[in-house]
Amino acid sequence: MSGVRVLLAEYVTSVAAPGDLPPPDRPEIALLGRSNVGKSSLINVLVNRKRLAYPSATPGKTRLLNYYLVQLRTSRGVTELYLVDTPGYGYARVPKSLRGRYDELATALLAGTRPSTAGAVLIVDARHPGLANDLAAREWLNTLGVPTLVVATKTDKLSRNRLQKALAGHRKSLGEPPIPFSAVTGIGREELWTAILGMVRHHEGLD
Ligand SMILES: Nc1nc2c(ncn2[C@@H]2O[C@H](COP(=O)(O)OP(=O)(O)O)[C@@H](O)[C@H]2O)c(=O)[nH]1
Ligand SMILES: [Mg+2]
Repeated sequence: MSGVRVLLAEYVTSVAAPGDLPPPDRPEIALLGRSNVGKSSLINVLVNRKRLAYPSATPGKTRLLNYYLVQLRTSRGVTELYLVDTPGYGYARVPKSLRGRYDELATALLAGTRPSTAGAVLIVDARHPGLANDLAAREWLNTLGVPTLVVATKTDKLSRNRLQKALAGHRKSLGEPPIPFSAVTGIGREELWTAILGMVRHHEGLD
């Protein structure tokens, strides 16, 4: 049974430039990962909505930060936060100019200038440990000092044996065990919410 009830999940705004970022009035959790890794699908599963975050069939299509306001009821009361879906990195067909804009936006979101930055969720493909751009993203978040959770998604695509091997590979290359997740089976949803709420409470100085 879920300890977290989603009371509300709604699209708020899209951001194309740092100047468009909304007022920092709720804790923000940024979702990062390669294009097509499953960021939007993961958001939809978290909030129990089929198409809130529009998972796209076209990799690299989402080029803006998309803000979703989520209101939750937990055993500790009602909490509000923003989940921020970001464009994927490392998609070969995205022109350099756009990659620059992504870096600029991600930096504005996470580099410590917003009092609302509560943390990041770095999403990697369970099947592919050790990808250079995933490790670069982890390194970058470390450098910024942003609290980060790593999630290995699409675990449903691996047999139990292969999954154990792959997760060990992720643990080794990332230096920490990722949370196993699947948008298909919903596995990991509860653990991820608990971890996200931990970052939010820490951000608010409650834990
Ligand atoms: N089997 C499986 N497919 C997934 C999972 N998560 C996402 N996908 C698929 O992967 C593709 C990209 O997902 P999307 O959420 O749009 O990735 P994004 O670009 O990171 O937002 C879509 O076809 C999804 O249906 C998962 O956990 N398991
Ligand atoms: Mg997406």
